[in-house]
Amino acid sequence: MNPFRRLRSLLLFAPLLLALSSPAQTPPPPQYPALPSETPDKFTPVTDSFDYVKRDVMIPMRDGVKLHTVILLPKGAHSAPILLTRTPYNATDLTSHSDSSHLGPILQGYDNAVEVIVEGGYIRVVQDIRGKYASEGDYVMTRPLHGPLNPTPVDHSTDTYDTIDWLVKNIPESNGKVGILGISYDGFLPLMALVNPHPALKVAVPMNSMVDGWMGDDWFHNGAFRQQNLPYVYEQEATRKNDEKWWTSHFDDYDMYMQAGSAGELARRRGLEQVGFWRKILEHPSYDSFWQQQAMDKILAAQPLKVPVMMVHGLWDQEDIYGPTAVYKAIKPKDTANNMVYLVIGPWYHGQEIGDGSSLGAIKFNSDTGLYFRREILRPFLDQYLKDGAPKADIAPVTAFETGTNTWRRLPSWPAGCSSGCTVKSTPLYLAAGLKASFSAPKPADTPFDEYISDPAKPVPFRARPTRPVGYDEVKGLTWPRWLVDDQREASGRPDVISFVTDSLTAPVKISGQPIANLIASTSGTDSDWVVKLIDLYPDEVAAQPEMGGYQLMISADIFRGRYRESLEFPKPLEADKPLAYRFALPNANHVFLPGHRIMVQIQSTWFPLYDRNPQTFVKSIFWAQPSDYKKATQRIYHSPTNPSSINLPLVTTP
Ligand code: PG9
Repeated sequence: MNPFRRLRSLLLFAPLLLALSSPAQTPPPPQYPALPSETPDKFTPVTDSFDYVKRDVMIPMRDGVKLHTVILLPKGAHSAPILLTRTPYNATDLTSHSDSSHLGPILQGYDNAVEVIVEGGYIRVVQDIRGKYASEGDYVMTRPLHGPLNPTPVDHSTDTYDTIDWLVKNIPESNGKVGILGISYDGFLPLMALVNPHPALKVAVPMNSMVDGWMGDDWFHNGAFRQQNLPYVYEQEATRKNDEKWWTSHFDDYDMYMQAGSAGELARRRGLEQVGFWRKILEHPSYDSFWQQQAMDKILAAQPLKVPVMMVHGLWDQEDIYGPTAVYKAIKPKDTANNMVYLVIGPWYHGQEIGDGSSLGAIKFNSDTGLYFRREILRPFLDQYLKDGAPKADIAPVTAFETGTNTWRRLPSWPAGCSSGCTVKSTPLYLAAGLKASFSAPKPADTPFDEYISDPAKPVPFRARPTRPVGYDEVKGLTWPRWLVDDQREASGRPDVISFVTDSLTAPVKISGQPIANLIASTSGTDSDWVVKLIDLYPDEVAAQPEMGGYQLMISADIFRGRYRESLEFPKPLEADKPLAYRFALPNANHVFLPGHRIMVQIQSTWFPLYDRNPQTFVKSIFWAQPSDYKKATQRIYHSPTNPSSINLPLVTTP
């Protein structure tokens, strides 16, 4: 526009602009009759008819940080014990499952054993841990104890201490006795409570606890990275309230992880390096002091035993299958009077014991094992320590469900095999020529090995595709909790999975404890993963349940990253084409292979996309393996008299 015309138009409109901007000339607000808001400034719910009272409090910790805590008291409670759960998963949500006036429905759905809590008249306390949801403070994934990994004076041990101290001083309805329980992350937190415990802490029930993130729980198994947990890290750490959601790009996780190339690259594309725990994982792919110093079994082994504890373990726990029995093993030797440390082993997925335990996938247990646990074990155990004047509970030191026969066993210890007189002897089940497995040592054969090609470009799916993400929503098709009992038949038919199988059994074979994989294997590459699966191969036809005919049920299975063969801390390249020994423990089993069944051992070198692919070429960090590092390899499993491979079974013999 010409500048003179712009000046003229400004002058022409100046009075109007002035009038509009002058406060003196603002027209008065329109007058109309008042219509007051129908919403009061503060609404007070009338909850007199409720069977519980809810208190929402902020409990101060020793460093001034306040933790949000929900307290639910049964109406009229007095001298009632307290059951505490500390959680990173939103205390408010976990205590608001319905709009009911009854305590049961509002706890139902999540709570660790709602009928035990409600019928038992317990005061229920659920607390947001520091840094999550309505609590103050900083969040650190499974915050380590004060020490080299945590220079602050606060940790979950001190936070539990301070919380219990406040609870017993500020809940006049309580009898001053506190129990702590929880599942998984919430089951790791009761382990922390055992370090310098508050005197009012009378019992702990850590269920399916995360104990050692590298050895065999959530983050790695024997060094192989569980990349399908990337979304967990993302949502848990990106924001205090988990509002930032991981986004999907493929319906099939198999495609998503393949397309990214490596876990490090996928995470980089999603901006995950902004969160502290992911940076720590990247820095610590090996079992260095970062992991060793926060392993709860090692920590508790060095602590005095002051509080009775019941570890709860699931035989098909798809998340924390290592932790509970590792803690039991670490602390049971301290229990010289045999009255402080208990173990329950059930046929469960992660946390299934608080729900219906009648079946898991296609596997039926002939009774509700979850209900049995809650009624016959958990309830009397908690009552004994927390209720004034409660009788001593009749709980065996170890209560273990025996799969195959579907029977609960009361045992003096783990692994004991039976109530008395049994022996558990590590017995090799040898892999043999002709893809056989046998309790007899191998004889010289034409081929001293069998082989397969492992191609990282076509990794073996850990379950039938499409591979859905980790999740518990069956309606959305998220059947992750039952993957460990998936039929392995499809895998056994692949050329990159090798299967050795016994003849049909003529007598029952009972195992109790950890099978040990004892492979002599070579790879044409310089690094390799070894997945070993111990399988109960059902008879060709099963009259009582036809769909079980020929079913291949994993009884115990795990993965081992070859670079850690000599040291878990200092990885080394493998010498190509050389038979080398790999020895690693598989998860606990308590199983009877029945007559007519066969025992199968499957071996493969990928378990994708749950575990990231080993490029099969030694690289410094597999998180940053480049496309050119991924190479096909020829994998040989030796089974000659000089190079025998076996799975050493914890075989039970009865007198
Ligand atoms: N297994 C989950 C977890 C535990 C600890 C750390 C991270 C994840 C859980 O279910 O809480």
